[in-house]
Amino acid sequence: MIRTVATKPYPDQKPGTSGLRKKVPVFQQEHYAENFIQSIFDALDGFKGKTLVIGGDGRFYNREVIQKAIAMAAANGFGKVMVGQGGILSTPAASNIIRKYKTFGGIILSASHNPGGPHEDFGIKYNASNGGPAPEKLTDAIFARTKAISSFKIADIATVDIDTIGTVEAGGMTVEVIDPVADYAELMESLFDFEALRRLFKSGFRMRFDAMHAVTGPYAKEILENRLGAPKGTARNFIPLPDFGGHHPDPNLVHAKHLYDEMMGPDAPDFGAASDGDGDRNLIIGKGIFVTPSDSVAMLAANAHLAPGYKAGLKGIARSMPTSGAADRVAEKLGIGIYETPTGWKFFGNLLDAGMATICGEESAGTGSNHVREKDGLWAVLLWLNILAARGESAREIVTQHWATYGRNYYSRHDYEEIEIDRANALVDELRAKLGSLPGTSVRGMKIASADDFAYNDPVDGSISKNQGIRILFDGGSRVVFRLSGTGTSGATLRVYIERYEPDNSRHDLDTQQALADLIAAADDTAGIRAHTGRAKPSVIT
Ligand code: G16
Repeated sequence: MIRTVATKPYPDQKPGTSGLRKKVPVFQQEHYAENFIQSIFDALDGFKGKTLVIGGDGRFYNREVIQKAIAMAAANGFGKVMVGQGGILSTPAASNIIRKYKTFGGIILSASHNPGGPHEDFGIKYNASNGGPAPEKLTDAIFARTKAISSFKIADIATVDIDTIGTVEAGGMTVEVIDPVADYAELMESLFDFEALRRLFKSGFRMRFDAMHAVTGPYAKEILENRLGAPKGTARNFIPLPDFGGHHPDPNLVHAKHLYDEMMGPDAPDFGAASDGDGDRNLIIGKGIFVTPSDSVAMLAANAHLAPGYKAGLKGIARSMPTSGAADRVAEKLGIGIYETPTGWKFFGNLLDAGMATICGEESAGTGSNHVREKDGLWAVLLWLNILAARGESAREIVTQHWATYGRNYYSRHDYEEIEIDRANALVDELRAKLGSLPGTSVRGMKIASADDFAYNDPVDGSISKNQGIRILFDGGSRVVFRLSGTGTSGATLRVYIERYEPDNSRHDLDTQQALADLIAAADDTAGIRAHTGRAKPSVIT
């Protein structure tokens, strides 16, 4: 039986950079998740009888919302849902399923790298039929709907068994429970030289992959250990837990410090990597050397032709605006297009669909290609492994040779987390107001060449996205970028991105924070970070 349940709008269900993210208790309020799911359905057209993919990163409240989504999909007229076994689907794996089986779209339950548990974060995002995050037009329509919703539809069905692979009927709709790993592993095998990787592991090559008790555990176990023959124990923390073992599944130098320390230590394996809550981000650390995400996208692009899936070369590279310009130099050398987009993977979708870009990357530890429409943590790790195997060199050799060829973009991001929203807005407003007066002035002896608020003109559909981050460019190409995070769930997070280009090979082994010290001071002088935030230093430096 289908029920139409009366409901009232919640005031703030605005999807951010990557769907709706809130604390679990917020999501547990009566009808909160239902309102958002119904608003997604109401904003879509033409799905009657079609297939919807549903899965999540296994965090607390995942199973409950999956049951709601199944019952609501049935009531709203979907013909079928495909659900990952146990409610598990990494974000890139979901993107692959949507594309491979030509489904209408998918609902992914995740708050990405944010912590999980009864008092932590939860999230719902919608991916369209190209497998990519809902474009801005759609997220705007969903948000508009959340403000007007008065009822939702749900089928009265018993709890569906999502732990047994197979097909059942529920509420007049087919529910297919699928192996979350198989299709993804097959896709990886089609892109990379698995034979060469097996030989690499057989030769004694050692790596650590830290799944951070999040969704990539089963994927890494199957691909690295079962298919590629890496020794047991290569994948660590591989069982997805609802609270990620009490840790923050964010693969950066703060939350994966144990991996960093191991990779810098005397018994470091050859290669270290980690992925985040929903499996779309990556951390890459060679023996004794951390690879920044901005450098990683440049290095992957420069070497991608060594992997079978990319041997025909790249059509173009795309990077988000705050990501360093390292990839630009690679694109220039390869004679291919380079595109600078706002933060948010959704902005790469059009470029990938139009065949203008093959590899995309972001400073926030996301790298990916046209194989799916999401960033893909394990994909980046496997491409690195393929490059290491093909070149027969260490990660350190590849990184230092890259800098010698292209120069080094020193890069760091300083985050000021959980600051009061009003204070963060005041800082941005004040900075915005003085942008016009900055060019030509000097700060800490460095002359400001230009200052603006980044606006993106999508070359495919002509849409314009304004206010995407404040850029201050200095003579010589150094820059500081300021933007407010779109993924936090409490207060505001100010991100300050600092970059300096160093062509001189003899100056490529400086300490990053020291190499950027003048720019860091200039950022504070210009934006009054300390005065506005009341913080003497950032909460996280990556
Ligand atoms: C999401 C988007 C990314 C984006 C990031 C920015 O990442 O998918 O494309 O770079 O947000 O985060 P912020 O606005 O906090 O700087 P994820 O991994 O959280 O889905």
